[in-house]
Amino acid sequence: PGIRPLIAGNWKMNGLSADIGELEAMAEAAFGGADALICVPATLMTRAHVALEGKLQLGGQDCHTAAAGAHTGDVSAEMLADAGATHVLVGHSERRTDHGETDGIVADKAEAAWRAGLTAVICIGETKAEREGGKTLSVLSRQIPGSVPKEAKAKNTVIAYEPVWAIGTGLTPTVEDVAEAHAHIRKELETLLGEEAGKMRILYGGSVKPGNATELLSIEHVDGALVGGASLKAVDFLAIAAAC
Ligand code: G2H
Repeated sequence: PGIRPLIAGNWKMNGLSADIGELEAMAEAAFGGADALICVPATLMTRAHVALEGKLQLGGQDCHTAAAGAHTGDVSAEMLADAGATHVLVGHSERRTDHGETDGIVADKAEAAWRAGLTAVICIGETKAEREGGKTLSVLSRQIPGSVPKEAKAKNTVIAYEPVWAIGTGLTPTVEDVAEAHAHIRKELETLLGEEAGKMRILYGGSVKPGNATELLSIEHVDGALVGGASLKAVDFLAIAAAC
């Protein structure tokens, strides 16, 4: 049996009370061919949990490595779980860039997610300069063992490949580029995790839209999508999920 796809939305630093209706609209829809997840800002977590009615899963966008303590402004995985989350993104490129998160920090955050019973969505991907320098595969070969703890299991870990240059830019890699990167990720996961790698979801992220979802989701080793801008409106998110 193949891997059941996961369509994950990432609202980033977007969303106010007035946007809860989008989540309600998503909850009214049927997700026949895929699991669906929405990662909302921490401020909306409890309201989103109610609005989604368990029809979509709920995620945070980051967590601290510690469970609690003197870390002003941070949110722990335990807090996200307490607010209804089942997942948390770790190592999104915006966290790596804006907050200096290294592969080691990202791996620690994945372990923090597991400790709280959450599934970690571990994000990896090369920058524009790395892509242009022909370093895409070597960057992935470094990020995977660096960011994915050896104890990762398919039931508590999802990998999201997001070429940084394709994020929010409207640019998407070619089908061949995505196929090559995802096959390489699967191979590196096999080296790291053995058999478990064959069951682990590898999502593609970066300017996924209703218009390109069918093509991207049909690529081998693409087991779903991580969707930013196009997850803010239920109509777009549902169209992407329907492409599975
Ligand atoms: C990549 C993606 C979702 P967008 O960051 O995480 O965002 O779909 O807006 O490129």
